[in-house]
Amino acid sequence: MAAAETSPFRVVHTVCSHDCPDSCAVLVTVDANGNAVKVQGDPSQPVTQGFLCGKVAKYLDRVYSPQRILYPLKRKAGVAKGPLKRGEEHEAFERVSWDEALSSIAGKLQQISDEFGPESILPYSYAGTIGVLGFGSMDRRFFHRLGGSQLDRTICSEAGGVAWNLVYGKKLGTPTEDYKLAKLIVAWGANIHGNNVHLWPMVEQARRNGARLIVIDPYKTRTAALADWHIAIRPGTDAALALGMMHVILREGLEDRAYIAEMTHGFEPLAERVREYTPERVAAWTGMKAGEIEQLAREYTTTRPAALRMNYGVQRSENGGTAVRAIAMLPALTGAWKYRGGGGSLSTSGAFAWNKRELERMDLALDSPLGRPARTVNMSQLGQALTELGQGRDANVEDGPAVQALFVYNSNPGAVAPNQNAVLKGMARPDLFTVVHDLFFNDTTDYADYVLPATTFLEHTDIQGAYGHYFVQLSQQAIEPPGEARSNVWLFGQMAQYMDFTETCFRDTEEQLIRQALAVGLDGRSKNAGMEHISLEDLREQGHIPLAFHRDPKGSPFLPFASGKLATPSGKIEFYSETLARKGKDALPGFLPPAESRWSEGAKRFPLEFLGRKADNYMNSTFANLDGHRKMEARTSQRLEMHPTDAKAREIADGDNVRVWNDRGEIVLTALVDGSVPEGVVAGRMDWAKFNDGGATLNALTSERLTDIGAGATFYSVLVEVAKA
Ligand SMILES: Nc1nc2c(c(=O)[nH]1)N[C@H]1C(S)=C(S)[C@@H](COP(=O)(O)OP(=O)(O)OC[C@H]3O[C@@H](n4cnc5c(=O)[nH]c(N)nc54)[C@H](O)[C@@H]3O)O[C@H]1N2
Ligand SMILES: Nc1nc2c(c(=O)[nH]1)N[C@H]1C(S)=C(S)[C@@H](COP(=O)(O)OP(=O)(O)OC[C@H]3O[C@@H](n4cnc5c(=O)[nH]c(N)nc54)[C@H](O)[C@@H]3O)O[C@H]1N2
Ligand code: SF4
Ligand SMILES: [Mo]
Repeated sequence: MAAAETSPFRVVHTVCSHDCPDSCAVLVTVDANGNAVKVQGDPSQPVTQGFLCGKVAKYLDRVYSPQRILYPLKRKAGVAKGPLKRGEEHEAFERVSWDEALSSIAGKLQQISDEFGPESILPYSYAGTIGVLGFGSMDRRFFHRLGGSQLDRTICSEAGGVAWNLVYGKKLGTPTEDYKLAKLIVAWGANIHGNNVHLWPMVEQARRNGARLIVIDPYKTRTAALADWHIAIRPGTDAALALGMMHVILREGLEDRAYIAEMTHGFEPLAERVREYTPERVAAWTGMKAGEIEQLAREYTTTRPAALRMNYGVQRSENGGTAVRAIAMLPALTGAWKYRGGGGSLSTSGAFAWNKRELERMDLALDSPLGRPARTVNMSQLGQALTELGQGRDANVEDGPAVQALFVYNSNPGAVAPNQNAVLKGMARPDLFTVVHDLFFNDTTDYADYVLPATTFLEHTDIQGAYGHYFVQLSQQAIEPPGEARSNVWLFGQMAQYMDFTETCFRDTEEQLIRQALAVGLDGRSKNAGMEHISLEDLREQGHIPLAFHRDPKGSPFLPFASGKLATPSGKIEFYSETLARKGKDALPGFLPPAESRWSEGAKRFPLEFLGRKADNYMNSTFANLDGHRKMEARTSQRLEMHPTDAKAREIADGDNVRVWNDRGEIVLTALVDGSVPEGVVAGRMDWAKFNDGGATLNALTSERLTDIGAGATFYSVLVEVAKA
């Protein structure tokens, strides 16, 4: 008893802020000296269920890594920008005080703004943290007020997100917890085991109750290896498969007529369209047998409940938007949304109605030197933005002044952005002024003029939703930041002070920002739709609170699209989209092979389709610098996975060094001939250039071409050739 009372430990509720659908509730144990000594999944959070993935279970290795950047740093005079070997980065920089860093950066940005216009300053951020504040609040205010270019954050999910919303109006889906009730689960371009591991226990529970798991993925993921049926579809042909399934469903009269009549728009033209997608034609594209397409359509339609787990894999292809649209229509044809545990999900993020207007303060753009919102630059075309903008060339990005300053935070574009050689060429420009706010030296800091130390989610306070569940969660600061590391909110608040921005919103504290995100009313409760029962005080006490519709007070399930009016223009599920028609696009889904695929001219020179995939033990490029994580990833690290036939044709054996190249670049990897990819497809895992002898990542091969819908990146529509090095 006495021991418990005097326990020197306290436990703090935080939230894993990495870019993962699961947004786990993480309990951090802190000792009397203020050091975190343990991280664990919160057992009371229904999705986290008390466990963390392998990456974050070892999180203290990251928090207390001796490699962390602890102080603001400035590039030493005379040291050119360019790749540095690991461990040598410190020699390129010298320590400066925060005051010196902030005043020098502010002075330089002011000078650039005066000389070239503020739009020549480009922020570059993505999802280093997906905490609401850290992802986009003070930073957005700062760049709006500054007049810096706006960044179109397309690198991950825009193609699929826009496509989903064209069909359903809102990114909602079957609650993760309900997947356990499904009798059929189709993981379609979704690497559940690697990227969304808290869905797996639900899948297992469903299977114990007799459910089947089908995985549609060209790559044999661990999820695929454990499936009842793995369909190794050819990359970029998913729209054809979905249309072929619709063909079979309608031909055999398996659709749910009553649901279609009540809930959908444009069924007749869709029915007409899918007539051309016979199983035979679809088989020729997808590499499946016609009978398999029929079997899949029948099993999907006649099993109830059937849940479709899409994630963002499918939409990284040139026609990925259309593919997501077509797949998303399947549960609307079969009425799968009517059954608890049926339907499916791409993302649940549409459920979180944060008060972004207040957080981001777009109106501050009117006070910028421009007096209007600035131009927009697509983050998936960073290479073009840095090398072609403002040069009067036919850049495929909105025009305007050349980029003179790049402010990077929450992202490692040197490793993760497509067309790496163009990106690095741009970042190496001696006239470009670059600031990077991060926790570690990485492929981007090698090109920085200033490197500023950032915090982990243990070291700052934030509030978070999720794209894989329906809980609002509070992440409380558990420990002091090491050295002089500071949060994104702190940095951009300070930047505003040093730029002499007088608006009081730049002095908001994290607590004030959280209250704004929640739109807290006089009664202390949120005014955001679905959050009306939530107060900051309750969050402090409970850590996580489900959204209203998901609270399930009467035991009634959350069925997002079973009935009622939707947020689409017609108020219904849209098979036919007037929105697309007005833009001169195909109002119905159809299949076009990607311009970079086995069907294109380019395949004569580059006959292999390349999948530059995520690593199971890293988070995009995050964690790749930590020895423990590298050990877990060792089997596939710096490997090119090949089919035995493709390897043999090139006289390549397992373990040989191979050169992988196309017109954009090349990378040398080690062949792994293990049957994880079908013939004609090769695959690699994301990593840092610093860990590759040739100084490249897989993105040396990927292109800046954009998706058909949503202008997203096309990481999975890439052709290459391979030879023994
Ligand atoms: N361990 C780990 N977890 C992560 C991440 C990570 O890097 N590592 N990243 C996080 C991020 S940022 C995101 S966006 C999510 C994404 O999570 P997922 O959507 O699961 O993303 P991907 O791994 O890109 O793609 C999933 C699968 O799609 C397959 N695929 C590629 N091309 C095609 C195709 O044409 N058709 C079909 N059917 N499948 C295809 C790939 O082989 C891959 O196995 O995961 C998050 N979680
Ligand atoms: N070839 C290929 N390329 C891809 C993909 C792919 O599948 N294949 N996936 C794409 C996808 S889906 C995505 S989402 C992008 C991801 O691209 P990024 O969002 O750039 O993801 P990370 O590589 O995780 O880099 C995030 C960086 O933010 C830092 N960070 C973490 N927390 C904070 C913080 O609080 N403040 C600041 N200032 N920094 C912080 C981390 O240390 C890390 O360096 O990559 C894309 N690139
Ligand atoms: S990365 Fe994903 S699975 Fe791992 S702890 Fe974070 S939210 Fe959970
Ligand atoms: Mo992503």
